[in-house]
Amino acid sequence: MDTTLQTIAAKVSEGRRLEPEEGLALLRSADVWTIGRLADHARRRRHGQVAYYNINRHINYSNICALSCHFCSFYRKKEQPGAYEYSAGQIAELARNAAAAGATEIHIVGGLHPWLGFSYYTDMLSAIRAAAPKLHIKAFTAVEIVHLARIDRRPNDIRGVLADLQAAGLGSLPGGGAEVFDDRVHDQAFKGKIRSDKWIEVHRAAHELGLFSNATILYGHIESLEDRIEHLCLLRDAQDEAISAGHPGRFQTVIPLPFVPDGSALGHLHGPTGLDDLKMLAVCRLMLDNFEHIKAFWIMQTLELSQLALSFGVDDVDGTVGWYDITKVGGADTNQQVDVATLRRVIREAGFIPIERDTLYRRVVRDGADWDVVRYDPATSQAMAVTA
Ligand code: V47
Repeated sequence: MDTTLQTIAAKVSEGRRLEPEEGLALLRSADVWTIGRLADHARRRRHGQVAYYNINRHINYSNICALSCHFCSFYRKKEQPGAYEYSAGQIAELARNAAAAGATEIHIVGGLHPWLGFSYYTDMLSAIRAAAPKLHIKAFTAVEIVHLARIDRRPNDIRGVLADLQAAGLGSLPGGGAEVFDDRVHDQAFKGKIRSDKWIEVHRAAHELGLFSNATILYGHIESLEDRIEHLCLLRDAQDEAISAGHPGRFQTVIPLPFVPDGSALGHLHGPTGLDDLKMLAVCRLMLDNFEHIKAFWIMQTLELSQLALSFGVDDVDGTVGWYDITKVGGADTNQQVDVATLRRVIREAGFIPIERDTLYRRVVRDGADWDVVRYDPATSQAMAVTA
């Protein structure tokens, strides 16, 4: 074992919190097996042999974006070939089809569209609600929420914007748009996007309103290892705050996103390697001791590596996905999906028990085409009632 990891190993086995410099030592170490073993220990303490997956559908409502982030190959300007925008009716139709195919969640994000008004977004949510009432709508990154507040001429009323979206059907916030919480990286790679304080403010407001949310970190481009650890510590602090303030919502999961250079202005970079991906997932598990879940997004990590990632701290694999337009690894097109049988098989082959979850990590039980969620009595761990 890398001897610099010995103190860290002792702290992990005692369940003690790691300091930033210990996170950095883990990222700097080449002893990937020890890092994996420690993360697996922390993962099994919470989740045993269970690994979650969900049946979902991603929808990108438009790729037209006012920003031109250097890492992004998704955005188009309105006049550019390939620019698109869906109507509320088209999105509702996609949602209806997804629900009919068994999805429990729809994940909706898009570019910062310069001209669509606030009502486009509330109409979209209401139309999905009407078309597929049981579907959980996880939608709009913190960056989009700030954009919506601006276009609705109430830039300081993030809470009001979220409340209006919640009333129209918004169920939770995805973790996107966080990138790396560092001003140097921000100014070089995604100038014009909100900074870390604003991203965290949006999630805080969501948690206060009872919305659960996710977090991401986009790594493997121009950030340093110190920047990665700083980012994780800011997320950990924000979660501590949500818990100690007793907010009805909080962060559920972190999704580390490996940078995919293809087609972006940073296309000359090579992006992270598989070992970096595994270490990053493991370090997220070890540093984020107040996050219940660590998610592998197989679209970016690949299904093969996600399988191994289950032994490096990951307890959740997202998901059946369907359509994905933001990144396309190895020449994939937008039709990126995996069927449930394959997801369950890869989890089982990795030595874990596949459990279908809904967006809020409740266990899903199916009866033919119908589904419900099981709640457990926290005192007895017995299944209590089945209700969506
Ligand atoms: O915000 C953009 C990232 C994110 C690239 O909350 C890129 O459950 C890598 O946030 N290489 C969107 N990443 C994806 C996202 C997400 C995915 C799955 C589940 C959840 C969840 C959230 O993708 C963007 C941005 O950070 N991104 N371009 C790229 N070239």
